[in-house]
Amino acid sequence: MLMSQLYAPTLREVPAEAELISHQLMLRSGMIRKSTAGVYTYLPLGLRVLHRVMDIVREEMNRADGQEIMLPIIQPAELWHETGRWEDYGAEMFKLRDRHERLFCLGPTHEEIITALIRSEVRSYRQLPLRLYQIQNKYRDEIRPRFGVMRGREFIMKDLYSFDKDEEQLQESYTAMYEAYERIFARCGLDTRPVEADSGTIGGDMTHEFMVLAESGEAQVVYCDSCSYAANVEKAEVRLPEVEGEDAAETMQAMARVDTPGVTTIEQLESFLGSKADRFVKTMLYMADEKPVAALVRGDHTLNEVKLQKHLGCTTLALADSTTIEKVTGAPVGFAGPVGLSLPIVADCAVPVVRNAVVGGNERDLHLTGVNFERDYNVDTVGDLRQAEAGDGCPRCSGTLVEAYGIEVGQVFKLGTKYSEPLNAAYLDESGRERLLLMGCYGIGVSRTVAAIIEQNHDEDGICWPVSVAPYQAVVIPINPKDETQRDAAEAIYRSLSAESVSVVLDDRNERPGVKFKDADLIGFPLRIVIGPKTLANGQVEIGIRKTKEKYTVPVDDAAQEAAKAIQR
Ligand code: 9G3
Repeated sequence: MLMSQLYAPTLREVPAEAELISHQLMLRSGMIRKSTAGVYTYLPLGLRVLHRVMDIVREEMNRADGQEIMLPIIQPAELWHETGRWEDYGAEMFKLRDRHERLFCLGPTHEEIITALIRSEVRSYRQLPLRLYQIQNKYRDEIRPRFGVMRGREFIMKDLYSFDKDEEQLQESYTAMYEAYERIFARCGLDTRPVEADSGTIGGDMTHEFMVLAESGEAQVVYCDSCSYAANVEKAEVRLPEVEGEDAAETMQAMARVDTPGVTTIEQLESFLGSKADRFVKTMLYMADEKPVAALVRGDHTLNEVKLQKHLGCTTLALADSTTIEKVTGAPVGFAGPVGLSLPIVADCAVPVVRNAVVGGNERDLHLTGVNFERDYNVDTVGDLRQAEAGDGCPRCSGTLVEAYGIEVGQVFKLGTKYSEPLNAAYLDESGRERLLLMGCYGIGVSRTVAAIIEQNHDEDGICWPVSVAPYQAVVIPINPKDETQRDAAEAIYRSLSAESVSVVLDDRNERPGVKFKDADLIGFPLRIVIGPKTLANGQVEIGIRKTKEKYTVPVDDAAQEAAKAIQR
């Protein structure tokens, strides 16, 4: 490819609307252009990288016995009614009508579609396990599409669905996919961490999210500084705090009423009473399936609503409004407490061990001190209800949790019968009995992965593509293409690199060398070969490694194979 022909409109300036470095660099290096909010055109360089990632994904899916198919983007509403999910996603689902006024959606995911396909095709255990996947556009009408292709409304996903006869076979599919994902991201030059995530469904289904750790990530994760434990904070467990010696020995005080006019926040209470937040017990009021329930957490902890919802096993969960709070506690917001509260009460496991706690008095401007579990209040159930934080103990070892932010580039889910039951996808087992298919689903955000690779592989001059996904692996730059000896040497090297199946670009433009070097650095070719008058006079050319900025000269006749060697390194 000649740079004079390549359609890669590079920009010197950082586009104002791009905050994320990957968004900025994809625009500036001429990889993408925005069509409308959250919808992008992939220009030649962008599409080449996309294809390199897809090639790696395809190879690893095939190696894991996946078979590629192409599912429709247009999906009939009827299927989503059968699973009861048509309304679940509200405005995020792109809906449309055909000429007969029939309702459809643009596929945000494909569980319904593929299960409907399989229920009419698979009848015998002999056909299992079945692992089908596609690499296809998805449509989700994000409220705030931003960060470029990192969170688009039209994006490319690889989604594989596994159909298994029993838990054991499902586990095999899950493990095969988990390991395939580790290989895929490693081959893409992407440092990812699998984190345990909340499966959303009630019940023990397993799921892991593959995260790219980055400050710009939107997912909050914690990981252990000693073992491999890592989890999305929605799900992260915490180690029960040992009750420090003095707390356990501390004598129980008598419960006392303290007038605390207008003191409603933990901070105000700390300064008013001069005691620390870990002595307080917060009482949060929720409506679980429309019924009021009180949740207790220690004053310095945060309640985790995902854990609370799973603990209660309720379908809907929302904070109670102030009217309800007044009605059920007899006091305005900020004075609720467990003593004398006639409501179902659940408590985080760090609450019962708090000695002589400070709690709301269920009366305006009143708090109680010296409150002790069992003597002064009781709870219906105790569980792990609080949000894991940096500094907490690791639930798996004696290590400490560290907080980080992640970009989710892949997720593996065990679905069990979540879709095969409502859609009645069954098979006949070895003894001829009809049984529901067990499913798993496994997604990779392919377009998001391209952006994530840039987040982890760039410097102040632009992108530093890993060789495995670079749009072109090398660029040959004659300093002055008008000079015949330079041009001939450059073309010879370009031709022999192509002959060694190195994807290479020849910068034949009549531009100043500085412009060529800036573009090469911005676009991020992993390797450059510069043919300049001085080095050529000594029969040498210069090889430059983009990532390390290392430069060295080699004899012009060895340039091609030296470059090919450098690329394999
Ligand atoms: C929708 C809309 C948005 C959605 C979904 C449905 C997320 C939806 C979850 C999944 C789970 C897995 C297969 C590949 C891996 C992820 N956002 N999810 O189901 F209608 Cl508008 O997509 N699906």
